[in-house]
Amino acid sequence: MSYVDEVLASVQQKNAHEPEFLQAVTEVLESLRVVVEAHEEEYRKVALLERLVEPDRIITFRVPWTDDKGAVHVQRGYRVQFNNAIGPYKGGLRFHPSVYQGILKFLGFEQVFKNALTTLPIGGGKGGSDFDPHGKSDAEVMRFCQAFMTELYKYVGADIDVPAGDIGVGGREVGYLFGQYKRITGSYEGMLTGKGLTFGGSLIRTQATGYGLLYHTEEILKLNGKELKDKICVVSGAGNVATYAIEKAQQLGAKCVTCSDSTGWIYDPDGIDVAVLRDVKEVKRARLTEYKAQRPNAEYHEGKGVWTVKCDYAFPCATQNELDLEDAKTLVANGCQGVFEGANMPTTLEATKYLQDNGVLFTPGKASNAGGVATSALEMSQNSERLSWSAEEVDEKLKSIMYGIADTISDAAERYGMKGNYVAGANIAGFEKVAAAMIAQGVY
Ligand code: NDP
Ligand code: 2IT
Repeated sequence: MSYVDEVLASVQQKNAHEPEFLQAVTEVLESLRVVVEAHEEEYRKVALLERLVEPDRIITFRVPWTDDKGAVHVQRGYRVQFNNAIGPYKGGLRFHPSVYQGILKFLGFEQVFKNALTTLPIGGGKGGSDFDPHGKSDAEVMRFCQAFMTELYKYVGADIDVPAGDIGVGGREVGYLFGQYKRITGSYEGMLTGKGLTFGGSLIRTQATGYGLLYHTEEILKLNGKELKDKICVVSGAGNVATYAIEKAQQLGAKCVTCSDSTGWIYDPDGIDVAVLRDVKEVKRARLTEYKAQRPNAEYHEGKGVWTVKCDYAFPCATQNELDLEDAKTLVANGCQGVFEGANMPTTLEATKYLQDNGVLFTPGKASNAGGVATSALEMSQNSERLSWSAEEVDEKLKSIMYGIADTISDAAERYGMKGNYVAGANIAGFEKVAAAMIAQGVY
């Protein structure tokens, strides 16, 4: 049996109840076959793949919090510290009822490769809780965040592990988490990113994942003789990533006609109005029915549906496995020429293969959404030197990192005879850096 098959079989056996983690590991190891075959003896000798697929540690803890009526609830909290070969653990916190260990292991595993692609010194981690912020008051969210950090503070730190936001965790939550860390430890340090601009946050971090996705897309399109200008785009999600992806796409001359949330989706033939979307989601924390109320020309539909709208390019920016084989077939039938992932693993393995086999340009989240964590690393740099950079300076750096990632994954795919396969390119390029660091640091 090949080394990759051996490790895959063992991962499947040991993690049978974590389908998202199995999916992420399968995608990565399948595309590393050629690299592993070329270095089999060297890698086997130090059990490199076995170590790569096993997190350094998983911390699980109880999070008790009190609601506004005085009732006590208990949530489960996690931090998966996956791999710190190239820098302190780095990756977001997700608050969503679907969170369990398997989701955070898949996200932590992806983060290891993504962070390597940024070229910055950050390892991979992820954390979160099954807490659902929907419908909770600010005071309830604050008490939950304080309870969460009351346990998490033991395991994080500016040079140890630096969390940030993800689904359900934005500026409000990061502020409460930071305040509690400072209160407990007495230390004012950059141990979280995505902080507010008055207490160590970086300009452009809020916009970075969405903007970065579009910079990356621009470069991939350029490499393929295409462009964004005047193209129709469909976007899913209505949160941090989707909002700023839409904003940047429209600045670059495209028209984004959809967005979606966990209950429904919008088709706006005039192009999504970002100011209205931000008012609905960032200020009012309301449903997309409120967007429709403010934009009478737009349509609101219940359930899932953005992939049925005819488009040139598609940007899944909501959550994992939101674009399946049926959706991929619909996109291809409607003439879609590119799918660029803003979310983490939003496309199923079958859908990815179908898109690639049908000539659709496809870039994986670990490359195309790396602008968020890259700008988090820039926030860490600013905190370390106790300075704040201008928006222009951060944006320029973000742009050059995202163009660089597009070129790196394109080159890596070509080096191994898989030109245009950006999934393979991203996995190979990320792996090469982490593998070299792990081997150099000895078995641990
Ligand atoms: P937000 O919480 O800001 O927004 C998430 C959006 O997706 C919301 O509109 C939410 O709906 C919708 N959504 C969430 N879960 C589901 C679900 N199960 N079914 C349908 N819709 C859902 O999160 P982000 O924008 O930060 O994250 C979106 C994706 O991008 C995630 O995959 C995340 O891991 C990834 N990502 C985020 C980065 C960041 O910097 N924030 C960086 C890189 C990747 P509703 O409005 O109803 O809650
Ligand atoms: O998935 C991701 O890259 C993020 N949620 C951002 C992580 C970070 O540390 O900024």
